Amino acid sequence: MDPMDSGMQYSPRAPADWDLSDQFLPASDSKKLEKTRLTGKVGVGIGLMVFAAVLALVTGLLVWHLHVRRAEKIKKLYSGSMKINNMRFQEGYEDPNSPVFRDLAAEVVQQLKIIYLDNPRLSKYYKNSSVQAFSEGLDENKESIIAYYLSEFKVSQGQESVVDSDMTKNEPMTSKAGRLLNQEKFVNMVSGAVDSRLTKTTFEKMYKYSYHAHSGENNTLQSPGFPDTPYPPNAFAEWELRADPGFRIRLDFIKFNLEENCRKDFVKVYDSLAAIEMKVMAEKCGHYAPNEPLTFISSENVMLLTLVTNKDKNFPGFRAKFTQIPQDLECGGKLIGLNGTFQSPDYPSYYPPSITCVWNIQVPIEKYVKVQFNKFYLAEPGASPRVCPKDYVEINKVKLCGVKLQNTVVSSKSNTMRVTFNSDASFVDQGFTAEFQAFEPSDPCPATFQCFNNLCINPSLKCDGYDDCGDNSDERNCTCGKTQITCKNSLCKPKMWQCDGVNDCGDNTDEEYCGGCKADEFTCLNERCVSGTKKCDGRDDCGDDSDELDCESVSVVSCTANTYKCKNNQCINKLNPECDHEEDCEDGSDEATCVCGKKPYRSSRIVGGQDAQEGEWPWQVSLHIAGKGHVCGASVINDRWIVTAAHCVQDRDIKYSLPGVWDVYLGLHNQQVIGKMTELRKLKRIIPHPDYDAYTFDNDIALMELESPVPLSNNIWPICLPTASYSFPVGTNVWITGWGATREAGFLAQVLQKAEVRIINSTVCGKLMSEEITPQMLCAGVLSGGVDACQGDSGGPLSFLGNNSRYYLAGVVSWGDGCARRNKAGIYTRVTKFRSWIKKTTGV
Ligand SMILES: *[C@@H]1O[C@H](CO)[C@@H](O)[C@H](O)[C@H]1NC(C)=O
Ligand SMILES: *[C@@H]1O[C@H](CO)[C@@H](O)[C@H](O)[C@H]1NC(C)=O
Ligand SMILES: *[C@@H]1O[C@H](CO)[C@@H](O)[C@H](O)[C@H]1NC(C)=O
Ligand SMILES: *[C@@H]1O[C@H](CO)[C@@H](O)[C@H](O)[C@H]1NC(C)=O
Ligand SMILES: *[C@@H]1O[C@H](CO)[C@@H](O)[C@H](O)[C@H]1NC(C)=O
Ligand SMILES: *[C@@H]1O[C@H](CO)[C@@H](O)[C@H](O)[C@H]1NC(C)=O
Ligand SMILES: [Ca+2]
Repeated sequence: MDPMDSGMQYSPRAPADWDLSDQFLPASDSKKLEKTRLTGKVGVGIGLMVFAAVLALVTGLLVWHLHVRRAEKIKKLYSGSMKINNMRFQEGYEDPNSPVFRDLAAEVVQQLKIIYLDNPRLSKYYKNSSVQAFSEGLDENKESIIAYYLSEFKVSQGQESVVDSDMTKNEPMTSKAGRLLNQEKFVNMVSGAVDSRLTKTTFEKMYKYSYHAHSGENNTLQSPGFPDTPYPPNAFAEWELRADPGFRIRLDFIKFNLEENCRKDFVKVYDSLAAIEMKVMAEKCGHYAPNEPLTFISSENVMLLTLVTNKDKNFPGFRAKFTQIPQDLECGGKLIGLNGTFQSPDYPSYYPPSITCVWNIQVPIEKYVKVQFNKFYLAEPGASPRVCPKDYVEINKVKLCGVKLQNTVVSSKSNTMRVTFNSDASFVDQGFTAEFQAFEPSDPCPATFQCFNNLCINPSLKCDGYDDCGDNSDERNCTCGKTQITCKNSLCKPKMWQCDGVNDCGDNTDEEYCGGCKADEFTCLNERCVSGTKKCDGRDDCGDDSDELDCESVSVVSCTANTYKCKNNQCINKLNPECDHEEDCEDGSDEATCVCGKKPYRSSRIVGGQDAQEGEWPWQVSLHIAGKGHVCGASVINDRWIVTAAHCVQDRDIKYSLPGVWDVYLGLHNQQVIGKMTELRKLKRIIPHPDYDAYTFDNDIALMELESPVPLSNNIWPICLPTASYSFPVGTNVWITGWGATREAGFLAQVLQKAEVRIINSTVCGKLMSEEITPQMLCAGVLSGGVDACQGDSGGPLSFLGNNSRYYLAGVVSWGDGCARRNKAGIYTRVTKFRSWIKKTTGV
C-alpha cells in the first residue's frame, strides 16, 4: 500500500497531485521573478526564490523517497525573527545581495545553529537556516536590527509535534539558549511553523516584491496581471513592505476580487517581514465591495503580504495602496463632559496588532456614566467570546470580545469609567465605535424606555411585537392591541404572523387553529390534505400534482401549473430544478442559462441597519420623471428589459404611460450621487399587463424595454425570474429594497434601503386588509428594519434567495400601506403567475 494513503501527517497535497514532473522547479524559472523598483530605496531579494527552488527539489526528493521507500523524515519549515542589539541599520540591509547583508546573515545563521544544536530535541533534526530580510529595531535609545529567517528541519515521523512546540516561541532567547549564545546581542526570538500552503512544491510561478514607503507618497501594488488579466494559477507572491523607523505601514485594498473559497486562493497579511503565524493579521479571499473597509495597519515599520493561488479559477486579484503613517495613532485619552464618542484606532480600518488604548471617562460629579458600543467587531479565530483571551475591550472589569450585532451598554456606579482596548500580536478586526453619556442615577433613560440590558429605546417600540431591546424586555408585561395575537405566554405578536408555519410566540399560539393538515398528512400546494402515503406514489392525489413533486427520483410527468417545463416541452417533477447544478431536463435546459441572481460581492459583515451596501442589490432600478425625481422602482431581468408595476405607468397628472417621460437609472446607490457605475437609459417602450385592474390592483406588472442595452457589471446584474412552478411557501423570508417611494409621496431616503420581510398566509392577510388577495398577489410583512422608515418602492423587487444561492424575483411592490412598515402587510404582484407572459413579451 502506498504510504501516502495511510496516516501521513505532513501531506500538503492530495495524493493525486503528487506528480513528480511538478516537483522540480527548473532553474530558469527564476527569470519569472519580477523585479520592481519603486523608489530609490528598494531592495529586491531573490533569496526566497532560490530557497523555494531548492525547497521544491528537496521536497521532490522527499516525495520520491516516500513513494519508493518507506517514509522516514519529514521536512518542516519554521520562520522567525530576532533582534540584534547594538547595531545600526544601513541601507544595504534591505538588499540581500549586498555584502553587509550577507555578513550579518551569516552571523545570524551561526547563532541559530548554536541555539538549535544546544537543544537535544532539535539538534538531531536541524538542517539549515537562511535570513530573509532585516529591518530597523525600534528601541528608544539603543540601535538595533531585526532579522527574519527561515529554518529547516528534517523530522522523524511522529516527532513533528515535539519540534513544533520547541520551535513555537515568543520569548527572549536567553531562557532556552545555552551558554554559547551571545545573550546581549541576539534577543526577542519569535518563531513558529510556516503555513504549509505557503511552501507548496507545486507552485509554478513565484513573485517577490520589496517596497519602501516614504512620507508624502501614495504607493500602489497589485497582484500579478492586475487589472488586465486574472492572477496566474499555482502561484505564490509576496510583498515586503517597509516604512521609515518610527512609522507604521497602512495597507489599503482598493479592489479585492479573489476566489470565494479561502482554501483555494487567499491573501495573508503579516505584522512582520517573515510569515510567522504568531504575527498573522488576517487571511482574506472572496470579493469585497469597493466601499467595504479592508485596511491594515502594522504595529511597527514592516508588513508582509502574501498571495497563494491554486490551479483553477483565477480571479482578477487586487490592488492596494500603502503609505507610511506616524507611529502615534489616536488611541485612548481623557474624555470629559456630558457625552462624547471614541473608537478603536483608525476605525473602520482594521486596528493594528499589539496595541493598548486606555480611555478615562469623567462626567460631572453627581452623575453616572454609561458607554454604548454601536459597532463591535473583535473576532479572532479560536478565541472564546466568554473569556476573551486575545483582543478585548475591558470595562467595569468585564472583558468584551467577538462580534456584537446588537448595541451593547455598560454603565458605572460612579462618575468615572475606565475603558481599555487591547489587541494581541495576531489577528486583527475592524474594532468598535462607542459613545459615552452622563445620566442621573435615578433616571438612566430620560423620556425613553430602559431595557433590562440598559439600552434606552423609543417608547413607541414597547409592545409593538418586535424585539427592539435584543433581550425581549420591551415586549414583556404588554396588553396586546387589536392587530396583535395574545400569545399564551403573554407576548404580543403581529397578527400577520398567524398560520405561516413559523412559531413566533415561542409557544406556538400563533400556529394553532390554522386548520391545516394532520401530522400524518401531506399539505398540497392548493392546501388540500392527502394521506402521507399518497406522496410520491405516482398518482396525482392533490389534484394539482403537488404530491408528486419533489420526489426522490426526478422523472418526466404530465405538465401542470406546478411542474417545471424544459425547453423540449417535457415537464419534470422536481421543485425549483433550475440552476441547482444538476441537469434534470433531458436537454439540460434547466441549467442552460444561469447568469442571473448572483450578487457580485461577498456578503458584507455589516449586516444590520437599513442602508444597503453598494452593489448589494444590482438588479434594483430607479425610475425618474423629469422634475419629480425618483418615483418608482424596477428590476433588471436582462440587459434590455426591466420589470416594474403597472400602476407606475398609468396616466395621472403626467402621462406616465409614455416611454419618453422616464429616465431609467441602473446601478444607482445614492440618489444624490450619479457614480461611475451608474447607467442612464431612456425607454423604447412600456408594456403594462393587459389585464391590469386599476381598481383591485390585480395583475399589477409592466415591462419596460430600454432604448439601448446596458453593460452588465458588478453594480448592474439581472435577477432570476422564477418559473411558474417555483414555490415561495408562506413563512419564507424575502427582501424588499428601494428608496421608499410610494404612490402617494416622493422618495424619502438617499441611500438604497433594505428590509427583510416574511411571506404572510394569504387568508390571514385578506382578513387583515379587508380586501381580496387574488392568486396573482402575495402578502409580506416587515421582520426587521426601520421603525419609521419606509422601505421599498412601488414597482421595486421582492428578492428571494434560493437554495442555489441565486436571487429570484418573487414579487413586485404593488399596494398596501404604500410601503413596508412594521405591523403593516404589503401586497406584491406574484411574479410566478406572469412567467409565460414575460417570456412571450420579451423573450427573457
Ligand atoms: C538549506 O540548504 C539548502 C542548500 O543545501 C538551501 O537550498 C536551502 O534553502 C536551505 N534551507 C533554508 C531554510 O535556508
Ligand atoms: C496621496 O493621496 C491623498 C489622498 O488620496 C492625497 O490627498 C495626496 O495629495 C496624495 N499625495 C500624493 C503625493 O500624491
Ligand atoms: C451632548 O452634550 C451636549 C452638551 O454638552 C448637548 O448639547 C448634546 O445634546 C448632547 N448630545 C447627546 C447625544 O446627548
Ligand atoms: C413585569 O411585571 C413583573 C411583575 O409585575 C415585574 O417583576 C417585571 O419586572 C416586569 N417586567 C418588565 C419588563 O417591566
Ligand atoms: C393559512 O391560514 C388558514 C387559516 O387562516 C389555514 O387554513 C391555511 O392552512 C393557512 N395556509 C398555509 C399555507 O399555511
Ligand atoms: C437545498 O437543496 C439541496 C439539494 O437539492 C437539499 O438537500 C437541501 O435540503 C435544500 N436546502 C433547503 C434549505 O431547501
Ligand atoms: Ca488579535
